[in-house]
Amino acid sequence: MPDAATPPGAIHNATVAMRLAEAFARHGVTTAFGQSLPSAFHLAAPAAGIRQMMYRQENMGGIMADGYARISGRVGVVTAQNGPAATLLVPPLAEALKASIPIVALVQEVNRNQADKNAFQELDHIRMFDPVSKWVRRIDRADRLEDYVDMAFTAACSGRPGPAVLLVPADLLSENAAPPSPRRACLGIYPLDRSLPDPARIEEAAALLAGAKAPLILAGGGIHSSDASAALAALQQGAHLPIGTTVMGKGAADETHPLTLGVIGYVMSPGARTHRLRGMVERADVVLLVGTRTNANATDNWTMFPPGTRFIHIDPDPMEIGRNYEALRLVGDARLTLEALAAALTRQDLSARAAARPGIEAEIAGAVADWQRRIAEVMTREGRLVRPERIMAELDRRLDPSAIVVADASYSSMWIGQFLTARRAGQRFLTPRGIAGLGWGVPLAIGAQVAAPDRRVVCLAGDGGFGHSWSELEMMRRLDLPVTLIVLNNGILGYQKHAELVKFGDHTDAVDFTDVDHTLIAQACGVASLKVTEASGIGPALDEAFAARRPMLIDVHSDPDARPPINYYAGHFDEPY
Ligand SMILES: Cc1ncc(C[n+]2csc(CCOP(=O)(O)OP(=O)(O)O)c2C)c(N)n1
Ligand SMILES: [Mg+2]
Repeated sequence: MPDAATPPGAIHNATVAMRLAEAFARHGVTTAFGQSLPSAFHLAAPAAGIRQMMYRQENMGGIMADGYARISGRVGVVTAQNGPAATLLVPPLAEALKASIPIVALVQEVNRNQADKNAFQELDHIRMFDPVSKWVRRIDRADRLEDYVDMAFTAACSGRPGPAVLLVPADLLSENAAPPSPRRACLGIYPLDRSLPDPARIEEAAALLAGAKAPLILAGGGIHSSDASAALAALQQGAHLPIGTTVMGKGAADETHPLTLGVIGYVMSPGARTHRLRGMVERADVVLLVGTRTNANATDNWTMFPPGTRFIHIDPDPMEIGRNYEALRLVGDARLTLEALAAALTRQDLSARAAARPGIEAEIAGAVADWQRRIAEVMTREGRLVRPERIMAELDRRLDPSAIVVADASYSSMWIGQFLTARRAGQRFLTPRGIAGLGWGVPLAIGAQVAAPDRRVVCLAGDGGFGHSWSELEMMRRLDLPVTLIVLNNGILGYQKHAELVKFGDHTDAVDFTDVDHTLIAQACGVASLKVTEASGIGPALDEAFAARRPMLIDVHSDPDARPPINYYAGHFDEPY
């Protein structure tokens, strides 16, 4: 007799694979990035409403799950076979762990009766995944399936989100399963548990901010994960607080708001929007850190704030607070905590803050105007060897704030961070800042486009980074994902070459490529493509790509001497500004 609690649509007399798919569906999973394996899971999954999105390479599939999670607010799911396929999931999980992105990786394990016998493609997956995941376990018994699936999703979405790995022996999937589970909880949406710090600490933080001479907020990617940009905007506006963001936090604040500095950290030399705002950062006596792991780039190698600065730090992970800066600890969800802090600040005397506001706004406006004058020439430069700043200028004027811009590692992350404008709080710019790996751009964009099929997705990748992910053009075409992909074809491993020149006065012979025609690679995969060799061509190429509503690659012959305004480079090269 059917159980009264049986979920509607659940199949009786099913295999473990079917129950596994039903459990994933209960956690809100509708998409799994996979390549057939574990086969029993993918054969069953459509009946549970889960569609397989086939990647060409597991490394890329894990990153697609990451991009999907960043945009959808749900867990990204990637599946893979044991052995070589599983090893390729290590880099994307490492990124997700460092960048706090929830992923569940479902990895096939050898049959249980072959474990530890040198079975074909057998590996110690638990040891391999342990340092790149929050949680890794093998399911060995059908009657514990729901327990383990729930643990995996809880691990991914709770606290500081991150990757979880569920290992499932192939033979277990084909066993007959128990009746459908009566469980109902959906644990696949993050933040899973929004928590608040002690109210007394919130009052203390409010008093500290209200009484500060020069308070400043540094907002990181946790604002996006917590969907806290509206709460941050309300605090900015209500308490007259200036905001700088990290690269992952770009878009956490509206960069057209008079109290937003822009991206601060390791890219603030002449040519950066925030170059003239270093003084404001260094004068800060109270800094509110929110959703940031205070890493090297966000803090310019921990040099940005002078000794004596007091810190308040909001983070769901108690271990992040105090890691680099002793702080008033606000352990909690960014959105709820910012809302509570804003409410507490209304009980404080904010007259000093209000009085300081015009001065802060004038300083920011002056710095931004000075920067615009400084970069005007590169933003409009004509001719061959196109400047990336010109590409960004053409893109910026065509972007709707609902668009999602994705960048690969290296200079691409900095070009979008510095030269595109976040025109609303909550605008999304995706960058692989967890471990800053080359090759993340294209698969992050694919994952984002799968999560948001109706939004414009633009991806910027260097030629080196793109070389890691050519294979996924076939996926873009097969699924007709209308990503606009701009390849900065400068013919070099730019960041590598320039950093070696700065550090050693020389570079190795590995940093220069032979010519590659990326338009032909695209064509071979059936992806439309355009070649841009003159700056005047970039605007029309973007117009064509945006009108096409299908995947399009734009191969831009860009200036190998163009470098973003990285602090470390200051004074080493002749820059045009
Ligand atoms: C997987 C990986 N390998 C190596 C590096 C080191 N690295 C950082 S930037 C860079 C050069 C990137 O060149 P390209 O993608 O062409 O971008 P460009 O700097 O030329 O714009 C290298 C090799 C890395 N970050 N990730
Ligand atoms: Mg390059």
